[in-house]
Amino acid sequence: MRIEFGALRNTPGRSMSVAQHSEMKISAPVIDDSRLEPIAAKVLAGERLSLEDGVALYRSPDLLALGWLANYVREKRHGNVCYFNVNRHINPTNVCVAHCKLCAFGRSPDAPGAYTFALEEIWQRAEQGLREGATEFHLVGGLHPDLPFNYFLDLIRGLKARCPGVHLKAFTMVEVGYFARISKLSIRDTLLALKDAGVDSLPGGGAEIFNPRVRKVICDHKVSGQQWLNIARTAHQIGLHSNATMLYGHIETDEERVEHLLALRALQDETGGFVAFIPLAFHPENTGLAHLPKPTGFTDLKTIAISRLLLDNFDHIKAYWIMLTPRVAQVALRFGADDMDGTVVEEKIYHDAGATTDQFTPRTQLERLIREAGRVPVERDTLYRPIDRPKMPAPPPRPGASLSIIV
Ligand code: V47
Repeated sequence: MRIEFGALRNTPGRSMSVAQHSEMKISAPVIDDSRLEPIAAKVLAGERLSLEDGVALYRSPDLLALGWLANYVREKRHGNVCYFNVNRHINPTNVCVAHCKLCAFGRSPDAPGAYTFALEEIWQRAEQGLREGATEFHLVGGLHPDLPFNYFLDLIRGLKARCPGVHLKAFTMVEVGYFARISKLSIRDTLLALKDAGVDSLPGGGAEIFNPRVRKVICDHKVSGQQWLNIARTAHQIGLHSNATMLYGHIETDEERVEHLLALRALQDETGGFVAFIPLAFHPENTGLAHLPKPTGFTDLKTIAISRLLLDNFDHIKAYWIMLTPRVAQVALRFGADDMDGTVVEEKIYHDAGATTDQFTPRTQLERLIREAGRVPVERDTLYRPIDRPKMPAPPPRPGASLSIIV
């Protein structure tokens, strides 16, 4: 393979054929930052990137070259397809003992705005979601000091009984660690109990940045990075898939971001249990870190692209529109992302932290955003199997209520 990036430098606006990769002619854009040339050669040769490569990518201002490379990898995996799903987020309680500085959602039990839903209320919300066509419920909440583990098992059993066809993506590694502590069960037995009750997979939240220096500041009382990874490993070992996240744009360094990504990559090599990676942009408003500026669009797109390039063993990179805004999420579809997440309907974690996005995007709007980015929208289930709506059983209408379809 011969790659002549140098010859292309400083020829603005031109797209030129520069590399022979296997049998394929590859057309690469101008690479302005010569430090990216050896990394680009590795990407085109399908070689794994190192910690140093990841840091160099973060340090480079050459966003277009980075985006081109990430898009190259993304299109090799997924062609023109972009996934989305019809889901509903449900947060059973915002009462939380962790008091993380990064969070605007958690409350002390007696603080204004603290809430805990009765199980019946949660089930009603879920049934509404089912009537609206949801194929996934995304359930996460606070670490409540008084609710027993059985409340959460009953919650899941009740959901499965009422909405048997809906995938339950429930409880982060942080919540699982907390359930294990309060119920005095091992992590494995806690996960087995959740799976037995009806949990189908785990969301990727709570990972933040694994580095202990960072965790000490932003989420001192949460499980450690190592514990998060161990819980994910155990979940994968008992057959529960999970997602993974990284919260960026607060006090972390480029090295700490890249180390975080490489720790996820190493675990994925071991278990293969991660389904998707979701970079999460920090929203500082109403948090203990409100003095920090928000990450910029440049950092958002770079992080999507670098995630795609470093996480060579993850199938999916999500551009979560709630936190990126639909506009940036749409652009991210050409910077490495292949998924926009879902309709969501009700979102509290980001909106308590000042997010100005809507809480709900109808499927027609998601499809429009995807199409306009030149991608083909494919509705998926949580495990990325395409959904064939006409073949799905119709959801039961609530007795006496009119059917409300919002998707
Ligand atoms: O765990 C909390 C983060 C996560 C803030 O798995 C904050 O499919 C920014 O994990 N600013 C929840 N981030 C969201 C999450 C998620 C979202 C979409 C899809 C999936 C999935 C997972 O949000 C938390 C925490 O890491 N977070 N507070 C904040 N102020």
